[in-house]
Amino acid sequence: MSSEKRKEFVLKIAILGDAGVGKTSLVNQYVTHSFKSDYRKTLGVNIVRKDIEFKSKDIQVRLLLWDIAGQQQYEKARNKYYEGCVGALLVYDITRDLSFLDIEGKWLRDFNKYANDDTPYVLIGNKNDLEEDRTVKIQDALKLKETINAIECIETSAKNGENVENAFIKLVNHVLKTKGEDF
Ligand code: G3D
Ligand code: MG
Repeated sequence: MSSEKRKEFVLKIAILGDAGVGKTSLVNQYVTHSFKSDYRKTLGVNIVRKDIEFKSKDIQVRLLLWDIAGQQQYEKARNKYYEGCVGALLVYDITRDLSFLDIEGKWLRDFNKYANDDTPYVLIGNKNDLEEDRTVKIQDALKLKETINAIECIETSAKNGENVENAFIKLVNHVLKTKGEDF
């Protein structure tokens, strides 16, 4: 295929959610297919790059994954990180109700304040390997997905990798579609 037809996109994606829900672990699992349980607490923001190639369409996508700190003390600085985002993952922990309530009460409110109105997001219930500790029902997550108009509601495990790639790809495909690409 001729290189002239090649299209390149740089997409800034925000990973949002309370401290401890598994944001850094999800990014790590997606980018390096590994899981470590000894991350230092994210300070401010980590920006991780991931290049994806859609060979059949001759599209190259560079994702800039902004893994934003959930700690309260960074709340003010956090807001500017939303600028220029074309999509977000809103992450809660299926074993922690508060992290689920904070999606609507905190993260989405901030996001809507700073991101463009039509910026898409996927709702992620992480830690689904901890089924025995589950407190957030799938039905409630599906309801929230409808209420907040998320493009998908997906349960993941950053630990065993379940659905992690799927979650990122669903968002990326949606973003590319809104940019006129045929997915
Ligand atoms: P954060 O970036 O949202 O703050 P981290 O969250 O990625 O730092 O993860 C917080 C803790 O949850 C870590 O444990 C991490 O190992 C664990 N964790 C993340 N994702 C999963 C998952 O899918 N399943 C399970 N079982 N645990 C997960 P520690 O003990 O290091 O605090
Ligand atoms: Mg982190």
